[in-house]
Amino acid sequence: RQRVFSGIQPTAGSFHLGNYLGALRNWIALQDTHDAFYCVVDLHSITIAKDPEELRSNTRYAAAQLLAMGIDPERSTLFVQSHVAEHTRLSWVLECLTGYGEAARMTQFKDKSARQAEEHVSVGLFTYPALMAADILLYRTDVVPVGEDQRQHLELSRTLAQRFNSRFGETFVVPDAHIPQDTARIFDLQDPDSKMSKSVPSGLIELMEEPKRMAKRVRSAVTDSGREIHYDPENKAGVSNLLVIHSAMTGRSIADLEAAYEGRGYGDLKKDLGQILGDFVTPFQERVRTYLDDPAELDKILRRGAEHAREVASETVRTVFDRVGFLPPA
Ligand code: AQP
Repeated sequence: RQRVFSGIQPTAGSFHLGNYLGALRNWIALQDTHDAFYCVVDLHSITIAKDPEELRSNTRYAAAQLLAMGIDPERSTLFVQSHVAEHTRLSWVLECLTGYGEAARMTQFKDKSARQAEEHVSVGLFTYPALMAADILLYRTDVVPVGEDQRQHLELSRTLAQRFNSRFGETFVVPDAHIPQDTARIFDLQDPDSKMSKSVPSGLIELMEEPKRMAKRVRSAVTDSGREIHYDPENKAGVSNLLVIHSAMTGRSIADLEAAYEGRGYGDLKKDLGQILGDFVTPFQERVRTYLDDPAELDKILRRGAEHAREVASETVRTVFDRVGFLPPA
């Protein structure tokens, strides 16, 4: 079996529709065909300052959402990044293989650092892609399901794997990105030229939001002044985004939806989509609450996941440290 790895940050709010359609949906599908490792990446989350108590509860909240969504701890290894010390150990080696200019070119770093005052931009935010490469390479990962915004980081992970292999001998598997065709980038409902992102709460659909409020957000999505419902991302970015979401949630093709909404207005499309999303999140939200009601069970699942992850990761780090030339510990 090929191996799949991916990670998601614990966030203050819930996961959003972009996370789900861009990445998490594939996590669930791939656990049937792959040896899956999925991780709540809490180390990544402190690249931007976090309150300790909030971080702890967000991490449990993230794990509960993954389980409620269908990540099955019997079939997948689900764990928390900081529980497996090998992530930071390998990250250091990879940082030392990453050029300064190479890291400085990462668009996510440029975007996120531009949003903060210079003294608040941490070195961790800068070296983030090396830690992400470590996350992936530790597990000799073949496939990484992510959204389009992670393509550049994934490319760097591949480069670092190849660089290490050519300098120290064949060690790492060079991973492939698994980016969905239709939902690689879900756009913000208020600003359909930008990706939906937790940093911009106004146009966000959060999966734990109350269904009525969610429907209201969909109703107030920015569209254009025309009337026709058809897919044209250049000129009708808002409507096209709604069609993509509708199609992904229902499995109906865009052409089928265009035909079904012919002669009807944007209001109908928005109303239906609000309903579809509400029907999807209602049972999901109930399952999340059930997991959160039993934190001891949740922690047990994560502990078991970390034990298994550590077995694989420690083997990789042992090999890497040896190849790099570190003396074996006594
Ligand atoms: N809008 C999106 N469309 C498709 N995929 C998306 N992803 C995120 N936004 C979209 C994918 O979700 C996974 C988890 O990403 P993360 O933990 O790195 O979360 P994030 O990128 O921090 O999410 P945001 O909302 O985009 O946060 P900020 O504002 O901090 O950048 C990844 O696979 C990502 O591709």
